[in-house]
Amino acid sequence: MRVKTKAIRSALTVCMAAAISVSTLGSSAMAQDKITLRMSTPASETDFRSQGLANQFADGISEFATYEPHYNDSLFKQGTELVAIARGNLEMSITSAQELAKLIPEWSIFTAGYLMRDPEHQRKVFASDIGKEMYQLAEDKLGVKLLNVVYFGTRQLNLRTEDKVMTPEDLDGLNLRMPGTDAWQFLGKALGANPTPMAFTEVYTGLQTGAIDGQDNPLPTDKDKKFHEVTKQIVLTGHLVDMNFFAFSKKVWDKLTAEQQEAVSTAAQAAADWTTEQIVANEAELVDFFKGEGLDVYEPDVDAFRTRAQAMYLESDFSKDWPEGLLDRINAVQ
Ligand code: KDO
Repeated sequence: MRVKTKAIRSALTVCMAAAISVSTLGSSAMAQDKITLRMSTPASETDFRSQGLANQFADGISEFATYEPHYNDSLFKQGTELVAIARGNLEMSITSAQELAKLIPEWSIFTAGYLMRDPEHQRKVFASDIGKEMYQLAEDKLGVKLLNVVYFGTRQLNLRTEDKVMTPEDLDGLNLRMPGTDAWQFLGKALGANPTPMAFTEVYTGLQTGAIDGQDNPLPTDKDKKFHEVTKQIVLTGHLVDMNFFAFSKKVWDKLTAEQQEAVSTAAQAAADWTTEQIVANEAELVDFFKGEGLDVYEPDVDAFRTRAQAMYLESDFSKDWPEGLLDRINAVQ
């Protein structure tokens, strides 16, 4: 009897061990089946776009994918992400019209200063056929799927110099850091400054050491990167209602089921909506915050900046690549 019981017990133990290893195998096989979506950005972990993706987006796709963000340029350098996605070396990034324009000249229309009126205009433009056509162009020419637009904030000048800047002429000779693409550099010139390319992750030190006289970014980004610690004024030029896009590998997209594609789109939209809400709310409060930090914050003669910038864009080589009639269509979106 004892022998039998022992035999039964050991048989049971074997069965249980087998069951456990089958279930372990099962779950690890399932875990392995999950796609890993690596996202590379120069932005910090506390940036609103980063937070929207890490929460709303990651949650919405967690059943079939693992979201793996890499911040502060730690995986790919600023401006190299789209090519990395196109070559199959990266799955996601937060991209801009300026980066798209480097590879697809038609996109340069969205890099023009004083084009979009406000975040709502931007949202409506990309929700319309214009958005569909421009997203399709990126997909066809680059193999990159732009999931949606996200309002990044309205760019303002942030300077370490003290003299007031009321008109473009007041920026004459000022070394204004702009990100390192032709479209960004042109925007700096269109404002009247002397643009200097520099990577986003180097801007704080550039301001601190005086390598640059100023930089431009939306107010929430200025706060996130603590630029107010090393600057004296913010000039509310509002020169670019800036937009970003959540970029996704088309190769990966094509391997997803229709339900998974739907989940990716819905999750990305939830992340974009949350981000846009945070940025709009923050922009409304941050003028007081920066004044409280001792910065001079004021509106210059915005019309003077707008008139000069718009004229320079229309005369520029960029405008030759703008799709026929697109400027009028963008302006007509109400
Ligand atoms: C910047 O380099 O100033 C910029 O704001 C440009 C944007 O298009 C965007 O790439 C952004 O940096 C990064 O995401 C870091 O916030």
